[in-house]
Amino acid sequence: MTDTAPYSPYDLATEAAAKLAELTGVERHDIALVLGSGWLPAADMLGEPIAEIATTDLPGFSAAAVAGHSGKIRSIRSGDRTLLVFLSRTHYYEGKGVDAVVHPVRTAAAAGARALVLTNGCGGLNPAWSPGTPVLISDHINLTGRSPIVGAHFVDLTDLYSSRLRAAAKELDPSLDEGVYVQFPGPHYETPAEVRMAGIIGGSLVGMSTALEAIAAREAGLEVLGLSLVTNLAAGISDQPLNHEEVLEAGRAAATRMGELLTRIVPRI
Ligand code: 8IG
Repeated sequence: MTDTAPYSPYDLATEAAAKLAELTGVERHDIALVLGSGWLPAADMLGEPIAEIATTDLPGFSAAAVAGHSGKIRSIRSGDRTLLVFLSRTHYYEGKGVDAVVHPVRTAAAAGARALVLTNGCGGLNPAWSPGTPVLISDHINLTGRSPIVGAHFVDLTDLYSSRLRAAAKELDPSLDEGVYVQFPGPHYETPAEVRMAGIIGGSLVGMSTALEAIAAREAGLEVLGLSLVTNLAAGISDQPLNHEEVLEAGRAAATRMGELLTRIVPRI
């Protein structure tokens, strides 16, 4: 940890978790979910909302920057579990630093969560994945060149995306494919050549989030489930240009399937 630093992001997360417990009245959250582009409509299917707060009510969070991302955190009861649902995330491309990107993950860990579901909207390299196809993340390639961890803390990332949770998800929906998620820094989309490179190095999904958060989650000892919603074919895979409206539309169209998927997976975590 950062015991010589004047301020520690872990301490800030502990403060955020304390404030979260105070504002929601929920002492402890069991499972955290981060809803990425296109996943927001799934939130309403997850269970009974206990409380909803603005991210900016908690120490260390800043306002959401992207259309279709709402800067809210919802506390939800689902059976005997309490869920902590982040309805938006901070992206690396916002330039607020890696600590800001992974602050929700560290806050969730400090709030007692033992599992984290990371969702995102992304581009797909497999032409069979039409917009609106959910894909399980089996592994990632982090092309940001950054880590959320500072110092000689050599965290093992084998089985980062829990094979147990992937198997459970596939039991619920046998049609789910798996893919390797490549996190680019963004905010521009890839060139067709970069998409080809992503495929050559073993990737099949391209996006601008998730990998750094998954690393921080593993550092914190959380079990991670990663779910991508392919909202567009990656650049050059189809002859269509990419646009953000297409992303939002794919999410709306796939909302029920993804909401059901998430809702049914939660009890298996
Ligand atoms: I939604 O095609 C969404 N996010 N890098 N590439 C990258 N990020 C994305 C894409 C995409 N689609």
